[in-house]
Amino acid sequence: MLNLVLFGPPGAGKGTQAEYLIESFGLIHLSTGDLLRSEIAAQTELGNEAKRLMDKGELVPDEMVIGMIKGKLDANKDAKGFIFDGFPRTVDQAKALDVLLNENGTPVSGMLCLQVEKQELINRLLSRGKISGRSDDQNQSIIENRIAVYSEKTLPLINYYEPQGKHFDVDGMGPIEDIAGRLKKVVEKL
Ligand code: B4P
Repeated sequence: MLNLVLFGPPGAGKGTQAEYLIESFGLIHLSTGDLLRSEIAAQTELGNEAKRLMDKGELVPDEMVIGMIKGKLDANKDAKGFIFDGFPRTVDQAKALDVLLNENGTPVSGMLCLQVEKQELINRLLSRGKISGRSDDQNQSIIENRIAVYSEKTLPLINYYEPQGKHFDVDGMGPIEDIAGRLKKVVEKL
């Protein structure tokens, strides 16, 4: 089984590149951002609580996203593997993912870290905000808070995967197809 963690700051291109990886490797895409936005659209209790935090650029509680991922893993027991997009985002989420995957004897294969300059991240998210209607993409100070939360709470995950030999940096600047080619080369070696 191939289990990929697609990692990087907000706007690094995780959602975009996940589409190429699905096509190349036939994996199931699990984006916690997309799952949370479905809950918001359905106006569930979980969705309403998530919206309050996401609109400020803060992370939602670990238990919330871990529960959603567990449900999806249980529902896809025959999968060839998964792309985890935007998850894990904290060290506690990474530990919980290891426990969930180890129950099936299928560890994380690699963590692919997209590297993009800060001004490029802000430009990408502001342009998406103009067309997507995503409230967390509309305002530069919320975007900057998301990037700050990433540096404080999510970036330390590199120190979790690096000693396991699972951390791979990939240049996330430039044309989308070129980045997809770089990612594919790394995944083929896993
Ligand atoms: P996400 O939905 O994961 O949003 P994101 O980090 O902003 O990245 P996204 O995947 O959408 O953007 P992408 O890089 O693909 O999370 C939203 C919120 O949900 C979080 O802030 C948090 O509150 C909450 N959340 C989600 N998961 C959580 C978790 N595990 N724990 C706690 N809270 C959680 O792309 C951005 C844009 O760039 C796109 O418009 C794309 O078209 C463009 N783009 C991509 N590649 C490009 C390139 N090479 N050149 C030019 N543009 C490019």
